[in-house]
Amino acid sequence: MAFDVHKIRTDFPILHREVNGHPLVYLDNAATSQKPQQVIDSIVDYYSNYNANIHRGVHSLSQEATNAYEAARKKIQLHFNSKHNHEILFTSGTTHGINLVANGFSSLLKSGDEIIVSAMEHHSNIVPWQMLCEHTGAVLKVIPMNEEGTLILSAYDKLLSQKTKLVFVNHISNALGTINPIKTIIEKAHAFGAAVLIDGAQSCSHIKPDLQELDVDFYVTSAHKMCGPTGVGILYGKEVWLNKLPPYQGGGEMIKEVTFEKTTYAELPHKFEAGTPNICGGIAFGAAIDYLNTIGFDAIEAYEKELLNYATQQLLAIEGLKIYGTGSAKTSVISFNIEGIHPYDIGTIVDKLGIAVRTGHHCAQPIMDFYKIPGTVRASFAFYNTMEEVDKLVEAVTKAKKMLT
Ligand code: 7TS
Repeated sequence: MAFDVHKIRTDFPILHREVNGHPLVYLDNAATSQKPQQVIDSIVDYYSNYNANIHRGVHSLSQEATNAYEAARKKIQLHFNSKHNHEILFTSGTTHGINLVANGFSSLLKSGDEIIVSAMEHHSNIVPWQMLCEHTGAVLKVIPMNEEGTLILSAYDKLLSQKTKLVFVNHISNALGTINPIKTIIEKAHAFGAAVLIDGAQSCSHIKPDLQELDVDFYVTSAHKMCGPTGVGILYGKEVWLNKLPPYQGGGEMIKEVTFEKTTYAELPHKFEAGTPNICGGIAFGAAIDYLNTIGFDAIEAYEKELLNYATQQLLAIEGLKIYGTGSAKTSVISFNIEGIHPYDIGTIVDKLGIAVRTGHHCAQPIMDFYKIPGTVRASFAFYNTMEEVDKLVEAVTKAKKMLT
């Protein structure tokens, strides 16, 4: 069946509104995705029909809510193909998942151990490791990237040693769109006995990672980037690692037994899920995964590739426009600048024409420092964007250029 983007768009109420008197052209999908009616309905259904706290009530409503929440965990497990259901922990999002792992490793690392990150990380995959290094005396090393925004793997080889305990890399860069060769990165780290955490915040809306095939130790993502709600995400951890890490937060639901002398912890995944979770968020995350799988990731990937190729070609026709992130393995994110114009000014003008793009450093300042620029304009496309929207972007950027030069 042909990919019917116009039919898909009818699922997204927000795509039919106007902004500043123009039909909304939403190209800030890397910041957050829009939500289909199916996901919105699941939220309304939860609060209208079976809102209750979970894992604790004998009453029927609580059972219903518990069953729906745990069914969502199961859907997520099947989607990402983890070996065990209890390896999927609900979090508030990618940032929470990374901090949970960093916090856990503070009791496993010692002074002189080494941690490797990449040069193209989001701040949420840099700062927690710096904090971990401060606490433990471990040393942070960085895999450099080249001008086209691709990691230099020969330099990674030289950084790896018996001292390496952890490697952290994003699957896809939010600022460049580069798809990193994570399978190779994981294999190389494992050869030295190091654990690997992959930040999947940007990947899971574009591709479907197979966690067992990747043999990754930790994988984190946020539901809101994949048509789900904000405030919920997952941390996948291999059972062996989750058993080694201490709990992140203490509280209700994460214990087996509590006395004032000693507390014993609950089994996985509850050991890491203290307090009342985002119940509705977890259930709606499951609905978002169902929705994406109905469209199918093969179809999404193929269509977004067309959008990327067309948008790249059209934007490059604008004189003085430079794209950052030009490697061959790339997803539908285009970061660019026009010579002599501040990205913020372009973003402001295109917004007046109803087009939402992000401008700035995209929480990835080291990338901007590498290119010696203050920031970029970033247009990030989703499967519900159209070729006509690409044309509107190109027209608006051309107009902005004329006004600003
Ligand atoms: N890692 C990457 C690669 C990201 O792109 C983001 C968010 C995060 C981590 C943090 O995710 P959160 O859901 O915990 O906030 N990236 C962006 C972005 O590119 N524009 O706005 C947020």
